[in-house]
Amino acid sequence: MLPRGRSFRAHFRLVLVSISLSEFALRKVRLRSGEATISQLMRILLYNPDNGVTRNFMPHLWMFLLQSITPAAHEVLLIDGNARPMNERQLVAFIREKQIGLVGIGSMTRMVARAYRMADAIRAAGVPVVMGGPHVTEVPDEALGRDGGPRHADAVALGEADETWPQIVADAARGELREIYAPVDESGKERKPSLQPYPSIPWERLDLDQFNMVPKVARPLLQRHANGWHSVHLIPIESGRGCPYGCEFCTVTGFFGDSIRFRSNESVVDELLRLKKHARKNRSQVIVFFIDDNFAINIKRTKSLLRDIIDAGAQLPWIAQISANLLRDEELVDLIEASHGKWIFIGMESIDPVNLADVNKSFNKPAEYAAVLDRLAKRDIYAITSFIVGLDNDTPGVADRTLEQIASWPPGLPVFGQITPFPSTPLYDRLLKAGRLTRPKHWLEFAPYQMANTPLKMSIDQTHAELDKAWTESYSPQRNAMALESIADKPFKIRVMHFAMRMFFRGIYFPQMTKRAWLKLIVDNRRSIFKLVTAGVGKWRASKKEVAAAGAPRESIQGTEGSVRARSA
Ligand code: B12
Ligand code: SF4
Repeated sequence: MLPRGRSFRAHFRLVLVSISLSEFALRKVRLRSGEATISQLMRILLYNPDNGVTRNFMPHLWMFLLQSITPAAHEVLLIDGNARPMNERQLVAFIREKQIGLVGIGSMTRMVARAYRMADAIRAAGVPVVMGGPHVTEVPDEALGRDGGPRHADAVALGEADETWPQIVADAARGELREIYAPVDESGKERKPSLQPYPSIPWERLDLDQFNMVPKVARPLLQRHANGWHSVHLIPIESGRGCPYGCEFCTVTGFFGDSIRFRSNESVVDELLRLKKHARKNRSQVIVFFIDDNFAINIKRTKSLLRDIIDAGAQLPWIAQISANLLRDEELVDLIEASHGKWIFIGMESIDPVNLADVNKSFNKPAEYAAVLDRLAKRDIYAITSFIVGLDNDTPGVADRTLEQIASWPPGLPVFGQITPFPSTPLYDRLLKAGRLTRPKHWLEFAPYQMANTPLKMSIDQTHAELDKAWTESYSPQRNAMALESIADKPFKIRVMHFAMRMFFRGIYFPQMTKRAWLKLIVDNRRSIFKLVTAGVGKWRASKKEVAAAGAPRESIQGTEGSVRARSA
């Protein structure tokens, strides 16, 4: 199905029209920090602003990707504000201290206001800023100050920057940064990177300690008793790009296009093998997040990749996003299990088919959700189920109705968000035309979980209340206990993992950034924790007994050896 609204291609044509040819020709941005001292070699900083809600979760792939394709002569430093929060003053001080010559900032829409603030401070300090990522691709005029607002960036990289980034760096090094970089061929036609070949990201050589997901306080204990679980890293790997489904609210079809591209199986397997070796060497845990928007969009190819992973022994526990319709395939689900897929993110969006039709997502069939989740759970694979609240056919009570359904499914990790009109999506255009946008530039006054448009069948306040209810009940101590109870027959490791994931996922909505917040969470869930600890101690005792039993004859052998040694001495 093709996208209904303006695709990146169409949008890109518009951008081209809006930029006069002379402007699009080489446009030099004079580097404000002493042009005379500009050298060919630069120290570049890539910066990702923090989202203000959660902490170090997973490295952002774009930074590591651009770092790997930067011409070797330049040095690239990375700061992810989620792992290393900094305010404007601190970031500028860092940039001065390290004598950074170019700063690249990437951001989703929800972090863009922060990205602009940082960019303003950096430019005021005389260092040029180039911005990239989905938001500036969707509204480049905003970053360039062409919409009547202030200018935030010297240059913007539209769309996928795999091919334009080396050019940006070269131009910046010469002090000849253009305003707009677009991935086009010689005739000006949009060109998508093929992903073959794909750069090798040297995860094993990078200092990823800041992305350790285990709270510092728990590490020493886990180091002694939990076989590598003191250090857990979630590593993003893309195996392909693009999704043709064109859901009305989604930016992906417009951004990556409906042309789907894949890396070679070999390149993905090689990355996994390197990560696996690294994890083994460091006695740490690596979990892979295949960040493809729809990991099984081409089922035949996904099966072939999973088979290659299995054949190469490259399995690591993994998570991926796959739409429910593609999980009907039993063989695919068998391969997911055999290749160590553990959690599947499913964009369910709604249990109401009318809502799904409204957002061009009728390929989701609520009637089959339970069967899909059962098929996964039978193989100890669980789902992160994502729902949107505030869709046009939602009415008060939508949270209760959804929670009731969820309770009848195998336990998973439900997440809820309000419908959000991201710029340049068909949804945005529809709501704009209908005069339903209450905050047309909601990203400039970002407020988590706040609606930016009027829903049709309930008020904004009611929508917020439904959202709050959905989160509160989904992660209440009672629901957590119920979830654990429903997998009481599963291995201990699975139960612990499930519970830990519940604790973390709750933090997506309820701020959980302080020790106090964690302490309260532990106290609230003390019964479940007590049960798990008791089961863990029982298991530990049983395994000690087993070792002792198995060790009895060994001891006698050692005893004999000892006596032999004693004799020979
Ligand atoms: C992984 C991911 C996440 C992770 C983010 C954590 C992480 N560390 O990565 C998780 C799962 C937490 C997440 C959550 C959310 N996500 Co998300 N996510 C993605 C996903 C699937 C992959 C991102 C990725 O790494 N892509 C691969 C890289 C290579 O592509 P890229 O980032 O676009 O980078 C390329 C170009 O954009 C460009 N580029 C990017 N930055 C820069 C910077 C410079 C200087 C330059 C030159 C170039 C450049 O170069 C790169 C190479 O070509 C994308 C969809 C997608 N396929 O991109 C959605 C996506 C980014 N997410 C999206 C959304 C909406 C969200 C949520 C708001 C969803 C929600 N309702 O809760 C949350 C918010 C998270 C938060 N708290 O901030 C939207 C963003 C739309 C927008 N306009 O902002 C996307 C595009 C998906 C969609 N459905 O539309 N997400
Ligand atoms: S929401 Fe998912 S299935 Fe729909 S277009 Fe976006 S990536 Fe594809």
